Amino acid sequence: MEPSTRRPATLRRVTSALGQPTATLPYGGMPAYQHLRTVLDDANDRCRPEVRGRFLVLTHRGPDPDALGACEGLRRLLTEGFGFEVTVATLGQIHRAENLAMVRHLELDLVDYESVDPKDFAGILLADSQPEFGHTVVPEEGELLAVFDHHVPPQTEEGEARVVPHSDVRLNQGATCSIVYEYLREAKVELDPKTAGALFCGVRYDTADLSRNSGPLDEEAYYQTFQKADRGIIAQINHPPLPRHYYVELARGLSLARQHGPLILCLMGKVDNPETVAEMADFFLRMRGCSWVLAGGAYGEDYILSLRTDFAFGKAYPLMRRVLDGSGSFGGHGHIAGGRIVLQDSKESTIRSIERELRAGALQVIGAESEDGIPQEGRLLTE
Ligand SMILES: [Mn+2]
Repeated sequence: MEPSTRRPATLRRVTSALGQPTATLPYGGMPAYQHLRTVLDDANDRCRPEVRGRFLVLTHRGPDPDALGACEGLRRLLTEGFGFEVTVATLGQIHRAENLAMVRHLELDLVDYESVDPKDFAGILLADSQPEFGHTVVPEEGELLAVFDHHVPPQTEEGEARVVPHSDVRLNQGATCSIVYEYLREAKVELDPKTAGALFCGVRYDTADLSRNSGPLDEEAYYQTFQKADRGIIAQINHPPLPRHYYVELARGLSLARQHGPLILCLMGKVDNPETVAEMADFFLRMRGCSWVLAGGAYGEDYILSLRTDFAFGKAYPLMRRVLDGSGSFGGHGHIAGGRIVLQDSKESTIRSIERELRAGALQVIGAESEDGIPQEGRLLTE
């Protein structure tokens, strides 16, 4: 299905959750933060007394700056704005040096998802993702009360989507942090340097410093949070020291990459750091004449994929769907998409055969109109 035909499904979903036509009157005319407050208060009235006032904030696996920033913003909104207690729990390791620096320098208080019992909370809030995404785990035992996101909702069977009392999914938003920033502004919660810094990193990362997918709210969030953030810390997060193996993988990625006209394929076999995949994709997209990059690598039990385009009308999400052709899970927005295929085993031959299929799929979908005279296997960058 193309994105244009997907939009009504989103509206239907949100509408059914709120009982109001979203396009005209979201949250029954109530400001979003007030509606959220109502939903949380209502959950508080229903829950066991010992968990009253305690909420769990979750995001997608291997959180990026937008995910981390949105969680931090929600923490501030719920604690300072609403007077609740918040636990932010993350799943999967954080590998990217900049993201690690963000956690360390901003001293983000993150709890391991595995160590949390969802029954200890009055309810759950989910940021920068939706429960149907493959890279997101929302425990069945907890009640999902609110979702804040800017990704195209994953395709689900009619009626299969989880109804969330407070669903704020804005497809035209550059960053989830911008959405959360708006809640803080509306609720008149002052930004402290830590929250401001976290939100700023999220907007900066997801919009590439307002250069892609961004609108007026992203711009406001970017400048307002930057003003309130600690500039020294922001600078440290932006240029963290990199481990030696970063350069080793970079060299390997460069030697493996192949160009097929406007498409660069960088399928790296096993990688030491799963973030290498996204980094290679971003790195190659800057090459003149390159409009599409598909990078991939095997890490643990998964084969990880990153698709990027700077083609003006390029939509990475539907393309990722076609490249994956039914295997694996994926998500994305605008010019970025990520995917994941669960590996049957970690044998080299299994990984190679997945890469062969991906290569064929990508060439069929993206390389269709590439230049003549390029060999089937593409061109090495050194050729
Ligand atoms: Mn995001």
